[in-house]
Amino acid sequence: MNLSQALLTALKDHGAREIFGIPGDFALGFFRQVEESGILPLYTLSHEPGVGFAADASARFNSRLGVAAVTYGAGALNMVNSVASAYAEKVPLVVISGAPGAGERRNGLLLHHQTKTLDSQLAMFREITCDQVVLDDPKRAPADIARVLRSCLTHSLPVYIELPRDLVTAPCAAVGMNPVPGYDRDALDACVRELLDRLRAAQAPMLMVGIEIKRFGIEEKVAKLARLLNLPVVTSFMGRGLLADADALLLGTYLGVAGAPDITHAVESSDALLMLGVILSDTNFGVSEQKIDMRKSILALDGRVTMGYHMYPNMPLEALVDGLLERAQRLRNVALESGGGVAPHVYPHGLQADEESIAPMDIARAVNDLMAESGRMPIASDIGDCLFTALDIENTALVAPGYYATMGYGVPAGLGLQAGDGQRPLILVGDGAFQMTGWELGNCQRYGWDPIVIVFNNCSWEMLRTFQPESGFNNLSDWHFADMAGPLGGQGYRVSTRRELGEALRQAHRTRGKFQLIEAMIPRGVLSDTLVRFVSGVRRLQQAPQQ
Ligand code: S1T
Ligand code: MG
Repeated sequence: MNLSQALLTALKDHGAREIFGIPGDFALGFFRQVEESGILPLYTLSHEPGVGFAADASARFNSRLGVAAVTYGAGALNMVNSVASAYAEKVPLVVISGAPGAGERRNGLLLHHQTKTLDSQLAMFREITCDQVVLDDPKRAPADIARVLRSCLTHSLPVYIELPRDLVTAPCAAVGMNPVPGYDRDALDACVRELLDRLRAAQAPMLMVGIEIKRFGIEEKVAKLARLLNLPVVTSFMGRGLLADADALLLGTYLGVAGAPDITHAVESSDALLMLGVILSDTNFGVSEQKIDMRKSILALDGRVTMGYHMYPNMPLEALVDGLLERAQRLRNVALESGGGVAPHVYPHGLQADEESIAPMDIARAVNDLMAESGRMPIASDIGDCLFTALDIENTALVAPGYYATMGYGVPAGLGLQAGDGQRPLILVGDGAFQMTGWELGNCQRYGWDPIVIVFNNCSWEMLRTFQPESGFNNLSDWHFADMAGPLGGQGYRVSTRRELGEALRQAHRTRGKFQLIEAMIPRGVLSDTLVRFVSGVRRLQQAPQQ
């Protein structure tokens, strides 16, 4: 076995099921090993940001390792933003970068693709990964690879592997699997007892789920825990789409001042808010009507549990949930017996098939009508009003960088989702974001991918206009994206009325085998209901006296 085969076999043993990448001369040898070995399928895309987003989306959607392979310098550094996004949103992404060989590092010349020094790239990736290795010694490589891949899974964070091109076929022993880190059972029992005591003593306990329950693949366990405890459940903004296929009393998504008032009140007035895997970010909590009292809350995140003034370190989330499942009994709190007084959110249906212009809410209605007729679809969404609109679509699996908030994610993520799982995704993307990475759709024909893409074309950076309406630079021209779909191997529809939108979506859903691009023309200034509430809520909070 050679070093590349050992690495590829280890990636597969640790759960990876595909590689996304773009080669370069520093990576050609490794890519040849990938292709010849057939250990993992290789999908090449057109631009490294898209490679990173596709691998990220496959990792999120499938709760497993994602793999992005690139060349040194121009390739790897082109993907920094995607990896930073994966780090911020706790995605187990493995970055593999080709690199100069030992001999050329010593020849005294500055090498092409090199920036400051030959170690600068490693230094940059240290900031956006939890573990790193340069595989410059095949004897050490098996242990190093095992350590780094275990780190990736344990922390659900990106890792960086640099592979010198003169070693890709060096003989190498197989890579083992390091054990899952242990934890103190007694400490876990104490934590579980205190946590359940707090829920029993509360008047209105509530469960909020966040992205870590997806990253660690424990949605079903958490849904069972909610049922056993009789706890109402909400998702955080970033956790939108969680529990979509699980049997739990899911009320909806907490959005503070931008969300359903009854859900906002129930969360913010809860005297025992149990947050499992919820990132305390501004997008999750920045629009809280009243600050959530962390002294009454219970947070399990990053392998720690904090409740009140107590902190239990080294509490892996799955072990905690297993411990709670062992002891969980139906809670008899007053609020729960009356159902907490909060009804599950009702999503808009019934698109009017008329000649009116299209608003984002019409797209939500059209998608809800389609899914009611034909079954749910997983959604990959970009940043912009399309993501706020997604919150008015029935709860279905959703991948989106809701916290790091980078544009360009939607289209490559949809491709990564279909490559990694096979399901046909619905992609929601604004015109500004489509200008960045929408062209990756041209790769669908090589792999038989056929996503349905809805471009929210308001010819504008509309989210920015809502915060700074006086700036003319938010005006974008009309790119006529639908006209470009055919040459890229897909089918395009440019729609301006609600009737056209409904017809195009049904036709797109009936058409398989090539991507379907629906360019929905939306008048500038026409926003989703959620974005309107978000902007007015943020403004109100900014004007309110600081608490
Ligand atoms: N560049 C990247 C890579 N990501 C970003 N989030 C931004 C810039 C800043 C930014 C936004 S929202 C937005 C920009 C430029 C405009 C999005 O335009 P479009 O895709 O057409 O969507 P919509 O018209 O619905 O706004 C966030 C706030 O930082
Ligand atoms: Mg726009």
